[in-house]
Amino acid sequence: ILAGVLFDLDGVITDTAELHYKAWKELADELGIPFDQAYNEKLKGVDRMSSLRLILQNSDRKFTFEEMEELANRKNERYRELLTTLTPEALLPGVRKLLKALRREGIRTAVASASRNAPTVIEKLGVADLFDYVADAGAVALQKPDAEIFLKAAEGLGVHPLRCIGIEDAEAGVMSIHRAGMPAVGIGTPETLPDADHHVSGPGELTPALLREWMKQFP
Ligand code: G16
Ligand code: MG
Repeated sequence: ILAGVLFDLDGVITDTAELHYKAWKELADELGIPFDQAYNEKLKGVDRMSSLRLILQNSDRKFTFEEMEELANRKNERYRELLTTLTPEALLPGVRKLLKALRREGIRTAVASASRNAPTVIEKLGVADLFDYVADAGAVALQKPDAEIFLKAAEGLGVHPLRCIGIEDAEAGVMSIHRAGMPAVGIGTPETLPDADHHVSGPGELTPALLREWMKQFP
């Protein structure tokens, strides 16, 4: 029986990847490190420090931990500046409708994102009150593909993990959902997300009935 739906943020509720890219690109340009949209794909769903590490791999310089912290902070300040431009129009189509339908049917909802800015983002999108819980990415020791963030989200809802389903757009996130013992819905195709149990092209295709049905089919 389905009791909780756990949403990834970037790529599932909204496309903040564009804003992350802009902020990282400015930093990479300042440092003279090559960085483009294609490389940015590798950063999707990856936490801040790990993203920075991936970017710095393309530099011939070595950076101390203190320097890396400063760079990560600088990127985040710029990203937060960009977040001020976010409005409910940036919600992916159908998200609000889905959240309302789930609430109507007594199914609880949470955000399970690697982003420490998740509370700000859902606030700006005008859907903060439609989520019952936002897992704190800053309190997670083991990032996706570890199960921790999805387990924390279920715990925050007060729902057993085996009664939850997860929605993700990144392969590391799909792995994380499976390790938490939940079925994974992929926003993508079997080519981009080979391990997801079901695929849709966007959250607007999802309904409580469909999610319930997929929960029932899950071993
Ligand atoms: C998102 C983005 C990642 C970003 C991460 C951490 O993950 O996809 O690119 O690096 O959050 O964000 P922040 O720097 O705001 O803490 P998700 O899990 O929502 O797809
Ligand atoms: Mg994502």
